[in-house]
Amino acid sequence: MMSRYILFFCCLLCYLNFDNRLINANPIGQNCVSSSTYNPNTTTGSTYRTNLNFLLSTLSSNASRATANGFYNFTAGNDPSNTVYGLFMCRGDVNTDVCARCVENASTEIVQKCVDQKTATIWYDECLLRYSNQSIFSRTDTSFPLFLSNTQDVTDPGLFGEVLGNLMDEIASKAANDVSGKKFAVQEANFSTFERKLYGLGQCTPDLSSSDCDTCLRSAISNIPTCCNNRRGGRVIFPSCIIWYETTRFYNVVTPSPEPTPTLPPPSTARSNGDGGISTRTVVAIIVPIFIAIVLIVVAFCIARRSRKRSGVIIVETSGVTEISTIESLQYNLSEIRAATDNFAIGNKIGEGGFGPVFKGTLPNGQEIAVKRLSRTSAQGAEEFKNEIALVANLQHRNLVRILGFCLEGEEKILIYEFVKNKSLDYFLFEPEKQTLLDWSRRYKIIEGIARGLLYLHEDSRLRIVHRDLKASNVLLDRNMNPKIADFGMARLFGVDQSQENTNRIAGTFGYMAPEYALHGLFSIKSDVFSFGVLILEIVSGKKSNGFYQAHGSDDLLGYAWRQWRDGTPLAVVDPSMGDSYAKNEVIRSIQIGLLCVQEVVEQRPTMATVFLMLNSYSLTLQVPNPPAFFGRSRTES
Ligand SMILES: *[C@@H]1O[C@H](CO)[C@@H](O)[C@H](O)[C@H]1NC(C)=O
Ligand SMILES: *[C@@H]1O[C@H](CO)[C@@H](O)[C@H](O)[C@H]1NC(C)=O
Ligand SMILES: *[C@@H]1O[C@H](CO)[C@@H](O)[C@H](O)[C@H]1NC(C)=O
Ligand SMILES: *[C@@H]1O[C@H](CO)[C@@H](O)[C@H](O)[C@H]1NC(C)=O
Ligand SMILES: *[C@@H]1O[C@H](CO)[C@@H](O)[C@H](O)[C@H]1NC(C)=O
Ligand SMILES: CC(=O)N[C@H]1CO[C@H](CO)[C@@H](O)[C@@H]1O
Repeated sequence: MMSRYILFFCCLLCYLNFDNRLINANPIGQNCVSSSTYNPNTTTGSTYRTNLNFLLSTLSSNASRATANGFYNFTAGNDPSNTVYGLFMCRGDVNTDVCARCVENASTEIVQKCVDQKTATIWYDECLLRYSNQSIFSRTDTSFPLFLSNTQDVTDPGLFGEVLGNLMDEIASKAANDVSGKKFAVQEANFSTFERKLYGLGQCTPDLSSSDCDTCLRSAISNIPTCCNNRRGGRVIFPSCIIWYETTRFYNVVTPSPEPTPTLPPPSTARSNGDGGISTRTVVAIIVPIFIAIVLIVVAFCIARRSRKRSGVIIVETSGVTEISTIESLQYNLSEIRAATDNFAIGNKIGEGGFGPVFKGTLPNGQEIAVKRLSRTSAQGAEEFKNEIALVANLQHRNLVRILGFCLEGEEKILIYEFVKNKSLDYFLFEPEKQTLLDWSRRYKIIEGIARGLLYLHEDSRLRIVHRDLKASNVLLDRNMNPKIADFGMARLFGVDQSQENTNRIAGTFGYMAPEYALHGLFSIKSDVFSFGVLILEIVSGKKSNGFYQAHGSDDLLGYAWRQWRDGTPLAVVDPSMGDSYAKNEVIRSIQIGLLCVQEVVEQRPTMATVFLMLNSYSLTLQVPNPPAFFGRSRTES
């Protein structure tokens, strides 16, 4: 069911845009539940549409009247089969005018963005509007979070996290108990590092009870690490509540005056803040281009960051390009792809994966792409294939190779990916001349990056993707040696049911596969965790898991690492090409985490969320690993 939900979103064009109205008018995201459309050609459907239109016009007209708390709910229709429930909420600090304009735009836009959807939500900076065929009033809905994060990192993550945690905690309590009826709170905190100030906002739809509001906000707060880890700003937006923080003030000072004071928005998130006075957007529009023009490094930085835009469901970094992943925008013509790859010239071939050859190409605009020409036939029809691609393309994370589009013509099925500059991890890891390029801090960053990407696939994206073939050659390194996981979602594209935990066709690679997967075809997120564990040990040791057996007689890499660990000599595992220059505690911890991931008993393996915590929190005491699945031997025998 989950897989049916398509979340479309778009992110604001941030700089070089001097027109307030334009910026104001763009939704920051919407979600449309694709599986439940009504058919306007049927009687019920057309009544639903009529009711919906009536609902939207009522919401819109009520927004322009002074609604005391920037909130209004309405129900249109009598018959349960065609009743529409809807509400809007404006941000607690915006005035009635801004609220009215926002809701007016939202009520028009929502039917355009979510055509014939029974249920939809649309978010703007200043308001949200939602409707459903089921009552949504006084209920907490924390599905479909929208994540937006500032592109800048904080200077002192430890301190920042602490100040942020305390601030958000207070805001949640304040908003939940807001006596004004708005369920809204803003607060700021001071601290001593570079950022100096932290501004936070929390708001629930006021139909929630205090305790529901508190629950909703705390759930949003618990998503901060996923959304915006170590970023200077971020938002977690649920249908029922929202939290938002930045190091510059982004909300209006709430005063009794009808005209709110304009404020300085966060540097990279040009957002609108109501109206009046010098436009804050103009300030940003001036500052940002100057920044970019003057500081070339910043430009490079921004470009690098573009690829870090994370979406799917849904992480948006609030800089850069407008992006709407509709199926149409993803589709390329075969002629374009032929032109880009010089008609699939052998010279452009950069690899041969399990699913077909990969070519390098260049689009007319100069963008470099990787073109995967699928050779296997998919069990799916063209429409299904397209839908799956739209879903997989929405999985965007800085540690995933991004899908730019696809081409589907005749027998050809082609996937188009961003071109990742460097080669795959195995190329660096297992080549003696290249190994030295990977010092420990790089390797550790790579481990963390892969963990992030995998965590996103497993937990943060609504699709819950099991990669099934995680290995060093499926981890690409960009020009900054950041890892990007490739080849995820292939099982979906080939019509293999992901909810089925059993498969006849094993897609994995020997040396990385969990025993239950290799032997019985049982895959789960825990079989990915196993592969991740193997990968950690390979990264630490610089040795191939499946090449180890031959070189070391009776031992395989996992067994070797475990025995060294047990004997208190874990550092014997370390890649000699790193010399002595590595952080011993990090290395030992990594080996321990790697060993925990390759436990034979599936339940004993941590989830990626736990792995991520283990990698990031030194205060967490790790379990002692049991002997790993000594799988190398039986594998080699077979
Ligand atoms: C709303 O629509 C969904 C999807 O079509 C359906 O499953 C559900 O029963 C509907 N709810 C009501 C109250 O009609
Ligand atoms: C409804 O009818 C219109 C015009 O006849 C047609 O274009 C449209 O595809 C139909 N919609 C559905 C969902 O059947
Ligand atoms: C909301 O709008 C409806 C229809 O436009 C109107 O009848 C109703 O009185 C309005 N409610 C408020 C509180 O203004
Ligand atoms: C608004 O929501 C409340 C529950 O929070 C509900 O009792 C009321 O009927 C709703 N009003 C309309 C017009 O739907
Ligand atoms: C932060 O510092 C300013 C002065 O720099 C002070 O007025 C304000 O009260 C402080 N806020 C908090 C929450 O400590
Ligand atoms: C009703 C309304 O104002 N709609 C506008 C909302 O914003 C978009 C994007 O600029 C406009 O195209 C719509 O006309």
